[in-house]
Amino acid sequence: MTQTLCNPTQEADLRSLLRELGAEAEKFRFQVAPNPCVGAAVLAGGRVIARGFHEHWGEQHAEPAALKAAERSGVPQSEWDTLVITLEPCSSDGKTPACTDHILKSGIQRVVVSELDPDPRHRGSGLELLQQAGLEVTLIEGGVRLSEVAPHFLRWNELERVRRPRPWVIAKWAQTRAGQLTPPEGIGEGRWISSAESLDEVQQWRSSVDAILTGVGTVRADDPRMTVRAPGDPSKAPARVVLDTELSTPLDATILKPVSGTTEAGGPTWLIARAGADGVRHRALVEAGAEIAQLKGNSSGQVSLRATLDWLWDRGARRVLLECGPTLLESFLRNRFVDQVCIYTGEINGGRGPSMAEWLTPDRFTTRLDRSSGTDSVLEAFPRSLG
Ligand code: AOF
Ligand code: ZN
Repeated sequence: MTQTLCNPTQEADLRSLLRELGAEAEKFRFQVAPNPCVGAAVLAGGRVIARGFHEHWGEQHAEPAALKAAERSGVPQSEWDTLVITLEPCSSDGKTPACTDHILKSGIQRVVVSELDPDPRHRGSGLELLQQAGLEVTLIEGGVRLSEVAPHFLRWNELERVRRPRPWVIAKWAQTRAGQLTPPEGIGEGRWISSAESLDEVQQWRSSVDAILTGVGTVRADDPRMTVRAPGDPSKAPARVVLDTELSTPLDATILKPVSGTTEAGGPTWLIARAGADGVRHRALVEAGAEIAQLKGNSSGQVSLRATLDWLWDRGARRVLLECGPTLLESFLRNRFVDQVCIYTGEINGGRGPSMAEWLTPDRFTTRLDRSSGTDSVLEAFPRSLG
């Protein structure tokens, strides 16, 4: 690929625009991971007329977002001359149509990007495709670096992870001020630790993943639905996956019941058991609505987490929400299978069960975000030892 140069003043302006776009795009990091944070701007006569960002995993990329914003700007399409993007546009259909198609359809003649996409499906092919179609392509290296705005995406594309892939795991949990996942007896408005606003957020998390993963302990203790309700999007119904080594999910568990509708949706229920688990229970659970995978156990006889993640990957799960109790959560953390955390700390003192406090030391996280949700404090971060 030949790279076009621009004059120094123009390059300085483009660099500063790229930095702005990168800073804005980074705000969506927890919503888009493992995808990269990407921003794009449409220029007409040297002026920025529209910006767009990749805001939600599995949904619209930055380029079509910027092009749609340009349509709304009222500036005639014939005047759009340049598209500035923090990352090379994708050139093959993924969850959404290829961005290079959007660009070609827009009639824009010049594309400025700051970095090649390390995703093995792209790596220069997007820029080549645009050049072959006659567009002027300028690469301003270092304008905004993925290592600054989306280090998680570089890790996701590391050779080791690409060779033996596993889904991106987001561990979400609600804890008391003491870091415990169960409130003290008789406290916490029934069994809730977190505020109504945080419970709403959880519905949004659920509609942003391919699967929700929990343990049989949680199923037995709480009998959860693991469905998507408003303000989540019930048109998305992630699979409901239960780690159930001995197939001890109760036959009348709510999670086994099919749910579909405009206000609530539940995906298929998959139970992950150890190979050789009880045949009678197997048949009864299948009749009750479950699909069962029998995987190899680990040295302590539990179903292997790695085998579970491999199995989920093979079933097409790429982004998974882990909503479970402290024992399974600690196993995931200890094995470094957690790629992202979202922790809700409610206004409740004390608690029961193990405390997660030891996992929350600042050195364990990169690019953290501390914020509020109702009366809860929320910590979102990528654990340092991804990989
Ligand atoms: C772009 N613009 O804004 C982003 C890109 O699963 P999909 O279909 O969303 O595709 C994800 C891949 O697309 C991801 O691995 C990365 O290569 C690229 N991300 N590309 O043109 C964007 N977020
Ligand atoms: Zn794209």
